Amino acid sequence: MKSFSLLGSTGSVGKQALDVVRAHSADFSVEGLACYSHIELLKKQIAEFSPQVVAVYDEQKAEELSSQVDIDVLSGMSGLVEIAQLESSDTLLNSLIGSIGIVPTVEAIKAKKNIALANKETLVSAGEIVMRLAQKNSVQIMPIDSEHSAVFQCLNGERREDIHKIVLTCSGGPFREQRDLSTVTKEQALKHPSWNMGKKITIDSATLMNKGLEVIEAKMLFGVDYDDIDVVIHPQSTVHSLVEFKDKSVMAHMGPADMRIPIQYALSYPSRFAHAASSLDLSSIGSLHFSSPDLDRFPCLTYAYDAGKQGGSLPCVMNAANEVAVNKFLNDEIQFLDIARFIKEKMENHTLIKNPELDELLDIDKRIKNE
Ligand code: MN3
Repeated sequence: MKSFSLLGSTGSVGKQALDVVRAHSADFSVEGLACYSHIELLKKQIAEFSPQVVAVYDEQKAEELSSQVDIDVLSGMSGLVEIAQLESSDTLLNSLIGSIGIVPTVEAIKAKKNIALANKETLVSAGEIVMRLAQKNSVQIMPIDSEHSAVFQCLNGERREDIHKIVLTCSGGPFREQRDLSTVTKEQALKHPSWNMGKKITIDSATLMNKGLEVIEAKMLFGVDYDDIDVVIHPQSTVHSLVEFKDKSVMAHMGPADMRIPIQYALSYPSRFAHAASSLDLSSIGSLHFSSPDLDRFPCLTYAYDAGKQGGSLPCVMNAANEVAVNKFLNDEIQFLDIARFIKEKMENHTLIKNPELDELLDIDKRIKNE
């Protein structure tokens, strides 16, 4: 039996993680649940999964829920941290959205919990600190992101020094074929062609910032140089990523585009559990296509490589600026193309800190979000 706590239980990955538990109820126990504010759904999850304790980030919503349930309802960042460190769970599944996930991940690692990580912003903003801490505490960080789960699986039994390069696949998002992006609407941007995901990551996929974040995530998880991480557009989302070794052998990971598969693997590892998804049917897919990303139309990918290569505090700045810009776009305050402009401006105006402490990164993140 694997026991875990789940941060972000009412979001897209969180709900799919609970699907996995439903399908394998004898193998998993859910010790703690936490969400941002969606207490109606959390209440149902409490009834179904009987966690020991829950947390709601929004204080008012936490109070509201507290009067309706029999278990302890924690709140705020300290509530998330308490769930992340629960004595009775050996793993934290963090599927919070954005840099709010950094502190709970760090505190869980200090409490020697293994991490199943869907919150990629943690590794983008504070990757070096988080990876160093994980190593020091002998904690495993299991990627849930489908590309990184794919790379992780391609590397099973391989030696890091034998990697020549990592190739991350990218669906290209809804605007892969669209020349003029100046008139793109929110509704169009929210229609992802192959994956069913939350709003923030769907917009990130439309700008290709999602792939940019994933390049940095791959660098942190697998320790290869940025020049050895390539991105290839692959609209079918059938190959989830590839690793080329120094003998030029290439391992590719394929499977149905169903997030429950990498979520389940992160929780069942090193075992594999059965999954009810229909099998990959290559004859019905017919052909697979690959092409290079268009960096003129999707500059966010370039910004991410730049931020990653310069390192220090810059990836944190880029990530915070992106979170702000995506929010503004979702609130109809800016246009689609303004997202990239906004990020570029924040990056250019930043004075780089080479080896920032966690507190400095958290301050930068907060400052950009409050500007
Ligand atoms: Mn991904």
